[in-house]
Amino acid sequence: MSLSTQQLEEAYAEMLRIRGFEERAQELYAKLHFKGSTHLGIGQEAVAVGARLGLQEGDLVAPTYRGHAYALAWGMTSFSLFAELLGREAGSNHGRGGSKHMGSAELGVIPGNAIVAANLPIACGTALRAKMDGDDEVTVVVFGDGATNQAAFHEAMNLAAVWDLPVIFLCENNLYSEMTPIKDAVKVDELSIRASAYGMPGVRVDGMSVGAVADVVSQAAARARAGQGPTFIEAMTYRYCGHMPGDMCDYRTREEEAEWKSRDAIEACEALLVAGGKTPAETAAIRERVEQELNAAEAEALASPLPDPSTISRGAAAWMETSR
Ligand SMILES: Cc1ncc(C[n+]2csc(CCOP(=O)(O)OP(=O)(O)O)c2C)c(N)n1
Ligand SMILES: [Mg+2]
Repeated sequence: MSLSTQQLEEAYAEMLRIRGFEERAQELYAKLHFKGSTHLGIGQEAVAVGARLGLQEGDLVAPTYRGHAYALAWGMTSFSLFAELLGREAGSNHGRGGSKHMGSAELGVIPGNAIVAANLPIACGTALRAKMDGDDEVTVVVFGDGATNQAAFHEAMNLAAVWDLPVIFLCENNLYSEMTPIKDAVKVDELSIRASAYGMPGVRVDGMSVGAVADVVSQAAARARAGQGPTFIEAMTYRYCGHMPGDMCDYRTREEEAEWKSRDAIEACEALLVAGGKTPAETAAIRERVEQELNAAEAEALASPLPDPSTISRGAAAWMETSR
């Protein structure tokens, strides 16, 4: 699937939107505008945007706690995410979910999950629903390299294979599980070969190339829609930032970071646009448009109200309502 100029331009704007959102989230956190934590994927944008491009309207995504990119790529607005981050009533989940649990039933974003690999069985569930109802819908579930050592990963991979479920297992291999290098935690060189143990195709892709990711995801989706079952995709990527705020990244070298940044997905996409005839002034105008959108969304979210305390149990289980 080679991307059209329009798709490339949209991908460029979307990756800029995601990175700009996360840079602002980092700053809002540092300035104590919200508490808890936030897990950013600065540098990993091409995986989310490529995945969205390879899928159709109506396909579901089940992200991890590092899920801002997927929420935005699936069409959730930057305002609804800023407001959610800041715990505001206007947030995507009325300020109850925060950074790690953003979701939208309408747009097919299953709220993020902070339990490593817990989203994989959930994705098997949504895929089973689609299969039983004869729907065309595919679920893509996202997880990290570290998640591939969790029991839930193996159970979900096996079940999805045995039942030919329309699910895509998308592993963001950013080389680290928190501070642990994946090479110290897994004996095989490529995680994608693990797929063969379950009887499903496994493919490794350059996660810094939005087109390459779109390509493998669209092939996996076609396979899933044809009733041929799941695919495991290992997207090689890198988070430029720490695992979470306060992580000084002293478990990796500055040289390694520079090496990955030299292959930045946004810069690569911009180079493709320029090679295809866009002028630097035109790409600058796209950047400016996204900046302005993000600035306005952030300011509006900061000015929007917190939830009314009397609505504290909204969205909570019924038993909590009654036992209050
Ligand atoms: C079941 C479980 N065990 C441990 C943790 C603590 N924890 C949070 S993130 C993380 C690292 C996961 O690494 P990886 O799967 O590679 O994803 P990444 O954070 O790199 O995106 C761990 C161990 C957790 N949240 N859930
Ligand atoms: Mg990782």
